[in-house]
Amino acid sequence: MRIDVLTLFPQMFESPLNHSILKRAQDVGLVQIALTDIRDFAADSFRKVDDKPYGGGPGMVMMPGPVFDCFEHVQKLSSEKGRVILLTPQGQRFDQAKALELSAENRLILIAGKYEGFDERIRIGLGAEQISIGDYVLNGGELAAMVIIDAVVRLLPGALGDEDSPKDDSFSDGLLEYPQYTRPEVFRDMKVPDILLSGDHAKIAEWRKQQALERTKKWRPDLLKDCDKK
Ligand code: 9D3
Repeated sequence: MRIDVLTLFPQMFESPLNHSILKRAQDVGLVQIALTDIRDFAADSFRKVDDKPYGGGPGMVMMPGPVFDCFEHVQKLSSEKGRVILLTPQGQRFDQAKALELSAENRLILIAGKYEGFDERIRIGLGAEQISIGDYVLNGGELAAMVIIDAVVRLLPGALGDEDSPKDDSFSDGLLEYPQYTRPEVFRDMKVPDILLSGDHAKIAEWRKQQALERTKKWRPDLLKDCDKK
């Protein structure tokens, strides 16, 4: 998979992309991630990429020129057309199903904005879909783009070690995870449940399923609405 990110702050991506799973996925060639600075496509010597909204109002809006020029440059970097995604608070809410869907693509082109938003002609002209990562206000689309990259890349076959499987993830079966314990057996008077030390794997599996269901009912009842396992 190839992922292009168009952003005013490419440096923000450096640390998250160069650690752990995302770093390894790039090192072994599962994904190529390319960052392109929208400001490099500004038309003037002040490198201006935003302007006041027509009709008045607060804040600044991303100008169409630099984003279009940047996009057209980036698109030519690969023959894959790619799925074009604008990170905006108005977008469809990102979830695990969307992550799975995007992980099947050959190419993603993510566009992160700062300021109050994009000139509407950017969305229309680029034929972009919009994604939001949740109902809270961020300072820009960069962290949202990183969240999407993180969630999508770990679903690429081979991104996780052989031990972990994305199939085991919470949410992929619609339930929260069961409680986990590791050594020591007793920590500050809190003991590991006897069943986990029993060696009875059928009983353990049953207990975990029950625990997962109970925790989901208690903490995330909303998840059970579209779950067939209750
Ligand atoms: C005044 C209206 N604001 C919208 C709630 C303006 C505004 C604030 C912050 C417009 C853009 C932003 C920056 N946020 C994003 O670019 C963004 C975002 C988010 O804020 N929340 C969840 N997902 C996303 S994806 C991109």
